[in-house]
Amino acid sequence: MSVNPKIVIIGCGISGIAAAQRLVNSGFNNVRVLEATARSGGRIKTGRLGNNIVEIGANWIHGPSEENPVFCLARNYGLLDPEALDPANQAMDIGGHPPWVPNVFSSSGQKLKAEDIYPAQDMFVELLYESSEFQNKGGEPWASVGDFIWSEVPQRAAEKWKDIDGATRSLRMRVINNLLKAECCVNGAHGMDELGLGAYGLYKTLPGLDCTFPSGYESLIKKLLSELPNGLVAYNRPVCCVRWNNSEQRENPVTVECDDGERINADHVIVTVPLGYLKKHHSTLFHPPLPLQKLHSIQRLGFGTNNKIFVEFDSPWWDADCEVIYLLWEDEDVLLPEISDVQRSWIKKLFGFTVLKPTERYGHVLCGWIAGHESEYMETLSEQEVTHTITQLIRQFTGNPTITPRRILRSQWFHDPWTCGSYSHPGKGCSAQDLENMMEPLPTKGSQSQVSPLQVLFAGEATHPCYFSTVHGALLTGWREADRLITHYSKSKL
Ligand code: 6YU
Repeated sequence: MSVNPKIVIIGCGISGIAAAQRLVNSGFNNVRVLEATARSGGRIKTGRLGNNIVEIGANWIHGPSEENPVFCLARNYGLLDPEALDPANQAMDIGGHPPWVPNVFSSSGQKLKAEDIYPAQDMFVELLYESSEFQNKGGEPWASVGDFIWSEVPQRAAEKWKDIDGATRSLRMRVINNLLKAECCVNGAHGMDELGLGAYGLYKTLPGLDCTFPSGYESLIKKLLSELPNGLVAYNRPVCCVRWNNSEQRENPVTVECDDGERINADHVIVTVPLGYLKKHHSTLFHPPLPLQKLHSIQRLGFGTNNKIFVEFDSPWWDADCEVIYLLWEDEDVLLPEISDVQRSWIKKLFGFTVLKPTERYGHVLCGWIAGHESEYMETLSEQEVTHTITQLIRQFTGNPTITPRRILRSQWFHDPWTCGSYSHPGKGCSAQDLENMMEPLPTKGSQSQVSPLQVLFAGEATHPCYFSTVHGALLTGWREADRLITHYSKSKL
């Protein structure tokens, strides 16, 4: 066993950086990070829209409180606003649903009263809560969260809203359709029928009212990298193959092959590439191929697209206290499983906008949210086409034909070749075992004793058992895999 093992980390997102940081801090000095692109951060990506900072990828620290390592790091680096540090903020338990002040517009050009949406919103939140409970109860009546919601809404509406007039009922159905689209964004899924009902409750929230980074999420990446030795990260270095179980090389049992032909021998490789990339490239990325158990979990777990469209205006057309704008389509008054014509109607999948706050920092900027195949199609359109469609949409919903955005910027995560989507979710038929399988190192337990252990380790958001799809989840997986190696070497020294 080598005393100064050679460790290669594939990917310089937050999980790769976290693994490198912990290894280096524990005295491992033969560590190298190979990153496919010219930048660090991966799905943490801060951009600019005019003079404003905007987050192309991760937006919030979800649950900023003591248990959240991203919050603790950001606080220690002095990267947060005073409000985020307020203990009252950290104590607030919102259960993943921020209490945003809404403005509601309908496609007929009317602004509705916020109270009008509350009954439908309450029913929807109740159904999501019940969806997350099935895991504990065992044995679920439907395969997916979508199937459960589609079966329950008509029954509950008939029961609870039986004395309500037809127009109000239709409005409430429009609200449910809108919330279904919003929930697709939250979960990074095309439809709620892609989310396994039995596994929905695996995701855990932390207390704290979500907060942002005033200087951008990438300020965290910069701080972390500044503490790593110079030259540790090699950029523009895509890895095309990880050859493990290399029987000819007893010293360094793994060989990492880069696109440029470089071959790097290592004792251990930590793979942090996104699940979307793994789904697409696992067959060429690993030699020998991944064990079937891991492969099946990679296939069962979902990885979908959620994109943002930032839109800047000269002046606001929403209320000063508004935090979210919901767009309700008049013709969506019955439960809709799918948008029927993606190319013509993709914009109908955009549930609305969040308002970038505070205005003094961001100006009058909205962030539109769109998930699924419609979002993937949007990525293929030119910026002019997207601007035109967004302008028409806003004019229609406000009834004001003169509103004209100053500029827009959209993300394109599905067509990013190193990500292939946005983030993971538990698909139909998933269980906690799939996330266990994702994080299991190679060779797997039970392999022959003469084989070198811990050759290939797996980190990244999609390998966290309950914080998948988040930055804190990803960070913890990097630390977890570094700790696995640190423990291994501390035991082997004894
Ligand atoms: C969060 C939030 N947030 C919005 C949007 C996105 C994401 N997330 P990385 O991909 O970062 O790194 C891998 C690197 O590997 C990368 O640099 C590649 O270039 C490189 N690579 C790939 N192939 C390679 C190769 N062959 N060779 C070498 N290098 C290679 N998270 O906490 N708050 O507000 C959001 C949001 C639009 C796209 C987010 C958010 C997700 C995080 O961004 C993401 O998890 C981490 O950054 C991933 O880090 P990583 O290191 O793993 O990979 C049931 C139920 C579920 C409920 N879920 C609700 C959760 C809510 C999640 N919310 C997200 C929402 C937003 C808005």
